[in-house]
Amino acid sequence: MTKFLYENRIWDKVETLPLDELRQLQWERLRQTVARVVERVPFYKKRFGEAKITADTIRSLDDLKRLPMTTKADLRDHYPLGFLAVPREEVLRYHGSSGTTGKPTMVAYTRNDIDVWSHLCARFLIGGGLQPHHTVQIAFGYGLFTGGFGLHYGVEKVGAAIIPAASGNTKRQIMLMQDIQSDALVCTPSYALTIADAIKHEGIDPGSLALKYAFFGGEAWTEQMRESIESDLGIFASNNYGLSEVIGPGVSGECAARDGMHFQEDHFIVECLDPDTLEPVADGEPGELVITAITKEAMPVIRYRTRDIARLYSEPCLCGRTTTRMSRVIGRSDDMMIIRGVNVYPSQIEEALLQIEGVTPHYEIELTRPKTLDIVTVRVEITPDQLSDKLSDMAQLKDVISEAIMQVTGIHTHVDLMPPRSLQRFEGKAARINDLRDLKVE
Ligand code: DLL
Repeated sequence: MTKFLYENRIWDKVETLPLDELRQLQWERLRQTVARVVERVPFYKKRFGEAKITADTIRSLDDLKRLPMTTKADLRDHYPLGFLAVPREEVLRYHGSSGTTGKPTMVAYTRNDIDVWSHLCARFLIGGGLQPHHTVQIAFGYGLFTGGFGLHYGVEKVGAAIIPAASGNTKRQIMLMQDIQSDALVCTPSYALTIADAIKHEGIDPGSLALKYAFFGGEAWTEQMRESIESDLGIFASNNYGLSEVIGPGVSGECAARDGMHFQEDHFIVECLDPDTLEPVADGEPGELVITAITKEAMPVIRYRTRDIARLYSEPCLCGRTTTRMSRVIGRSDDMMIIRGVNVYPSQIEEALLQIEGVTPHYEIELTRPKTLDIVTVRVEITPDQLSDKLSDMAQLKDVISEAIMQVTGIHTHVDLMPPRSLQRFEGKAARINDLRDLKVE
């Protein structure tokens, strides 16, 4: 068995720095960033002043834990540009986070920030198999969302060709794949699922496409979902993670060993904390990722609470990179459903569903509370060969699914079997939970 899925390539020597050098670099950059934000960002000036911390009092990386945290609410309270650390004329670009309601959280980049961003995206693209002779179809939105532009710059940095298809118009995506013979696809995993589903539906042989690599990110997905998309499209799909408040895509990404996403630690410091006590969790234990951007010029954030729950691993990777790796995101603390007192993430339901033959990755979760108890209904499409006139067959399949969900989550769910292609398809980030409970406290 080979150790790597494809050739192991590393873009930048910094990714393999001995750990003592990496930590020294992080410390120096942290001090410089703290000095800058204390001087230039009123929010940090106040918070650091209250905590009596200056750049001079940061004697080691260990002092990071003394620094105040930043939350999404802090960014919202200082909308739109209260966190700007450079004069407006030095800003080259604005993006915004994909908030579902209200105003987006605006973020800014200087010329150097854009250059660093391109470089960081190039790192994970190279790690995930991309080469300069490839053609890449980018099916992320190009707009306030950071996915389209970030990946675009990364591919440009690698020197590969780009089809800036943007998200949506699935028929045209497939046409471009066929006609231009794209080697790689960049989008959310749920849009990849939509495309794979359309390819199957149109009766197109995936073998007639050149597609070999894919770079998915922007939302949580499971290993089972990866297996399903990879086998449908005959590709290697790697995972990459990021968030606009920190930079966008390029915060971490997988290598050819595909054993966790390498954190780009020369630009970000990551902590994994218990979300309630805010104490660090042990290596390999789940916790909330808290990230400090140590090279951002326009809008650096200190100890930003991401709300993303994941695990960190510090043991060395086969690929030669020395950086800390993060697991898949298990869920966002805001996505966590509390069902009759049990904490459940949608990804656990996805994991359970995709273990069952005849069940597709197209599902939705509805939460209701008709009286006092929460009811969870999982609607899932089944494959055409599972559709049966026999009620007993269908009832049996429902029981199997419900039992699988119970095994993974510990909760009972109602299962509705849906015919193929009856549920909503997504072109960007999927919205699979429909919470109809009235959770107002009386
Ligand atoms: O989604 C940045 C991005 C674009 C990353 C394209 C990768 C590829 P936001 O719109 O600010 O930025 O959303 C950030 O998306 O806090 C996570 O909850 C989630 N997320 C991003 N990547 C992953 C991933 C972009 N690979 C929020 N796995 C983050 C799980 C992810 N969740």
